[in-house]
Amino acid sequence: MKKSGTWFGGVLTLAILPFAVSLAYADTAKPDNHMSKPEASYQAAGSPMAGVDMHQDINPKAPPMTKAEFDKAREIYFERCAGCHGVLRKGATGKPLTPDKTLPNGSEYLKVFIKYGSPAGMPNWGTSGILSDDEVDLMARYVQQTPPTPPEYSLKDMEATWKVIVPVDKRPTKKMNNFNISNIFSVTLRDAGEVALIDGDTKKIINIVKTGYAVHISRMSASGRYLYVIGRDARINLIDLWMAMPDNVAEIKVGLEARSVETSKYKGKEGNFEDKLAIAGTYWPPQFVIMDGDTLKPKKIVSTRGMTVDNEFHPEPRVASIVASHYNPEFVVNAKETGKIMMVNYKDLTNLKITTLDAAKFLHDGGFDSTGRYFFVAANASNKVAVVDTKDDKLAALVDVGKIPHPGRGANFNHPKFGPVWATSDLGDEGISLIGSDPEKHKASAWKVVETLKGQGGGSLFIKTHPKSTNLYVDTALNPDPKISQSVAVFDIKNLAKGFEVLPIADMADLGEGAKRVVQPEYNKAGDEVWFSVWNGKTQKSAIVVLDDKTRKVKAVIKDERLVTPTGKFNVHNTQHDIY
Ligand code: DHE
Repeated sequence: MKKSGTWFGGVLTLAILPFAVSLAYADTAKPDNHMSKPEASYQAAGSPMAGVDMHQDINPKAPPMTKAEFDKAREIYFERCAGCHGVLRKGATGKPLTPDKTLPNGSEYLKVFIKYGSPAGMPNWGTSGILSDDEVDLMARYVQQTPPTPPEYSLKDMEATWKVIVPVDKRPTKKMNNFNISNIFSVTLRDAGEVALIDGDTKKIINIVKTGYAVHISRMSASGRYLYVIGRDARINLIDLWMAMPDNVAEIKVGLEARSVETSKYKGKEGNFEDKLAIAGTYWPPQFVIMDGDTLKPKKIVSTRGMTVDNEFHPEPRVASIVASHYNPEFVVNAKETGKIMMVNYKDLTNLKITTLDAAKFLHDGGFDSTGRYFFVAANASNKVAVVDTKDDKLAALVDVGKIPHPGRGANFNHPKFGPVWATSDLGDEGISLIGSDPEKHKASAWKVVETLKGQGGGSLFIKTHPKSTNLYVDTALNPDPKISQSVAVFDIKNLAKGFEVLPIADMADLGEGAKRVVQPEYNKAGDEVWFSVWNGKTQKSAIVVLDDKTRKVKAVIKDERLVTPTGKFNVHNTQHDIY
């Protein structure tokens, strides 16, 4: 068992995650304002800042710590605790752990809390065996010290890391390969610090590209030529799919920790911004940066520090999802802790205009409706979905849904009775909320949960369908029951009342031992195949299972020793055009 170490080793990888999740998930009966246990464990993933040196401020009232003890505790804090309690310990989905709160409690109280956890979502770090008694004691003393502040990250800092590997004038002027690039999948190899580019037609790996640490997402440029990949360590890689062998052409590090990247997609009477700009949001520092689309040259940083929707100051509002508007030259930037959605107009970066919408706290992931006008974003620990009208720059609605919605991009389809809906599944319960998404022709259903389907169970992360399909797939990757986490539920959209069929995806891959979580359905370009990752431990075998969408039978199993911990898969065409 891992006690401490580098961030990479310390991430809640599959060795620890199932353990923490299953231990904790048993206790889900709690008041609604508390996090579910899978959510607590999910958010308690490691931060790349564990390895960053920070100043130790001596507080005479706090129990003494040597510099070595402080550094070890700080590393553990960033690996285990910062995801919920915040970098500055001011609280996020977890409670604040600042000295004004922790000093009056004292070491003995804190030790019990850290060792045994709490019904409100605090994992039992001691009794689960993840932290030893000495480490529990260390952490109890650490949280009484003044929180150290990680360094800021300026434009100059970014520029110092910026590399243009192939200058624009040395790049191809037309596609130089025979790949059907619009059907390539960029597959996150989470614990390898790489993405696999897989040919969707032949199912063969085209290239394995080195990227940042524990890659999070891939996004496409408007033209479908450039692929952007962001690592949790805030490194962005720009991959040119026109090259004879698609590979990195530029890279930059935009902060210390990040999750989101997007590119400008507007083309209309205000100009053509396709492929012109890119944006990345960071967890630390709390800010976003706008860059040149084809080189990643950083141009403008905007801080997200400020007031929450409850009018309280928050020092570290992390940037969660970012999408590009199709209606205006704008990026839609979601700040997690403040619950504010910023419509950032990128037309004039000197005289930057930002329209700020008050939504709800804990904004996380989301996607567009089928018309591309309305953006649905989960405010996960608030149990709400915010609907943004990207044409009029207004909050259209805040919809109450199930417990801890986690849609990924969500799923759009035509409900037989209520017309177009956008759907999300939940981390915290088995519900799948279908929200009416057509205020023109189905006004009575718009922005209402018109139906709640019952899936296999909680711990769902992603839901997916395709305009050409009548299947709705729901994963349950973080459910504590391996039968459920290793399979998916599939509904027939034309007959939702029939309930779901269970597809044992992990069994189809035949991998041997391991957690084998089945995660993130993703369609091919034609919408007739759906791909699932079977996500195993770093030293175990993983795979991608491809189903024929019509028959729901296996079409291919992609196995390769280079496929280390595959998680997210991003089909070029579907990502480029926001099809889900
Ligand atoms: Fe994600 C999207 C944050 C853990 C796989 N994840 C997102 C987005 C955010 C986010 C903000 C939206 C980006 C956007 O659209 O611009 N994820 C976080 C976390 O903070 C969290 C909870 C903990 C952490 O330490 O990172 C977390 N995420 C995970 C995982 O453990 C997953 C399952 C596996 C992995 O690869 O790390 C995971 N997240 C994904 C995927 C997407 C994603 C596959 C994109 C889905 C899509 O279809 O677009």
